[in-house]
Amino acid sequence: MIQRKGISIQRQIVEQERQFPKASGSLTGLLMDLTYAAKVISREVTKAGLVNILGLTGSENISGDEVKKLDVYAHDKLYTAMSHGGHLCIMASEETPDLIPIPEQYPKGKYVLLFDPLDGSSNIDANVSIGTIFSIHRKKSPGTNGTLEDCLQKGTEQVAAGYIVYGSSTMLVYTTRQGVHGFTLDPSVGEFLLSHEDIKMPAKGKIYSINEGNAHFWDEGTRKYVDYLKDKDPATDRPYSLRYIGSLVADFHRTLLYGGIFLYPADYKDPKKPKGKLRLLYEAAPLALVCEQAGGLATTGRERILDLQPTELHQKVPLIMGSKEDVLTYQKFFRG
Ligand code: AHM
Ligand code: MG
Repeated sequence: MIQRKGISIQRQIVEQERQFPKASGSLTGLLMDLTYAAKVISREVTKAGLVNILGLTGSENISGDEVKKLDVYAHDKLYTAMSHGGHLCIMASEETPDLIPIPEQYPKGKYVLLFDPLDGSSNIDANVSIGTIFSIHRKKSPGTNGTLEDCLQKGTEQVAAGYIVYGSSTMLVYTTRQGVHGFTLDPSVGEFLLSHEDIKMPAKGKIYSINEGNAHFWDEGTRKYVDYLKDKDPATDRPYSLRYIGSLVADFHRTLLYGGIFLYPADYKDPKKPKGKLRLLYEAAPLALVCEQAGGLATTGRERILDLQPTELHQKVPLIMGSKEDVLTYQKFFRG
């Protein structure tokens, strides 16, 4: 039996691609470009406090949040690393309102990249874990340049997805629909090394993760479910513990490894227009694919996240994901 722990991400990706003899190597190239960008962003995140790069730029991103300098930096690094490789035909990022075409002078490829360059930006100044999320689709439209249609594909169509968490160490977790694998950046060799092979989410956990300050704006089912989790019943591990970082990638990463449930339900401030906060294309869908590949579930409460047909680039959705049993119990409360 070959000891796989410790192998480089490059080897893992190449070996996975070899299982498909007709593969062109383009997805491998794309993922390698991504890992390069991840290393550069990781370096910058780590030294952020030292180089006075923190602080507001004064502008806002498309969803109305304040943009910090490090978000812009991460966006720029991803754009630069991904635009010239010849693997992509179009990109979209949380930090830009419109599609990001591949510059004229570079060859176009068959893949589409959607990303949140630096998620959890409200945590940057406090040195709390933040992350990058990515989603990869295959081009659907005719012609060489990608279009909006190529970006608005269902989560079920994703070829690959994953995230990088910049925490006490930097980890890259991804799936190409052949399980979920986690790699930890070894700064001494500058490479991501396999640390978590074929991750499986526990079928049930003991932790819930939600911004409880919003309780007044939740639907009744979510309120009752959270009350249920806080009730005492040792047979079902209740009461659950609450852990909420406020960085989606970090909250999801913990849920993936320890089990439990993450919830960002719709906000019913205006009961006629319930609103989710997290973005479908580059937050919910990629994490939902990782979650399902690890044996978990991801839903809006009503529908499976991966089955949602996107209608806009920056569409927001309710997102509830985690251990299978926990999400199924949530759905019972939500549906009443
Ligand atoms: P952003 O940092 O890309 O704007 O992402 C939104 C963040 C998520 O990381 C996190 O899950 C959520 O917003 C936290 O929201 P809240 O502060 O409302 O709890
Ligand atoms: Mg985000």
